[in-house]
Amino acid sequence: MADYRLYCMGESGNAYKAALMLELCRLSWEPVWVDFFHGETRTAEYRSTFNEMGEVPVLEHDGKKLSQSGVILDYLTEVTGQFGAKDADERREVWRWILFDNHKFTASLATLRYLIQFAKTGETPVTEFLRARIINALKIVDHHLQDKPFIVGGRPTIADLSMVGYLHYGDELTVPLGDFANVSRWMDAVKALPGWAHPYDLMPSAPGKSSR
Ligand SMILES: N[C@@H](CCC(=O)N[C@@H](CS)C(=O)NCC(=O)O)C(=O)O
Repeated sequence: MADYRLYCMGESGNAYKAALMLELCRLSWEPVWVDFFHGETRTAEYRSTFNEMGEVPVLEHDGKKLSQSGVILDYLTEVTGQFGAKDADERREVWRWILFDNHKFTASLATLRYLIQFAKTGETPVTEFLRARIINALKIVDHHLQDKPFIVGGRPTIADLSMVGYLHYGDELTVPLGDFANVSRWMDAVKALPGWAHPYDLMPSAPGKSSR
């Protein structure tokens, strides 16, 4: 049995953040598919057994069950010594970007993709609002990356792994990522890390839901 079990699904960029870290660190891990599209995360059993917040990802390791991708990433840097900050100032900077990611970046990217790709709402005032919000956040990230290869400290950290979580879903995002040259260069730099793999290649996904 693998050392780490990740409760996840391929469609989840939040789960991908943890899966990518596990893979880049060459840890012994296995994905455990959660049937989100049939409501598994909303069941009382899932909430009492895995995560009272009713979300993936959940990482099981050494008798612990961890949720919130940022906390999982932080835990994995602690255990492996990889992709972490080198001092307290850097750690605060890493957390500043993970919080920005969770609030302004991932939250809008994931919701927009959910509406268009999975709920099939078509364009609505809500999708337009979310896309405008994403474009604003992308401008901020693109500007931040204008003179640096990675988000913090000139090398890849968990801030990068958190922030790229949704960006590799391509056309499913319905966002003009190509307009952001620094973001595109940075995504390629993350993609070039040894062991990188696409979310749909790391985690099982529901039949017929994704663009693959
Ligand atoms: N801030 C959380 C977000 C997790 C999240 O939103 N997970 C979604 C899938 S991407 C989920 O499980 N949603 C279940 C639901 O809303 O029922 C994290 O970073 O882990």
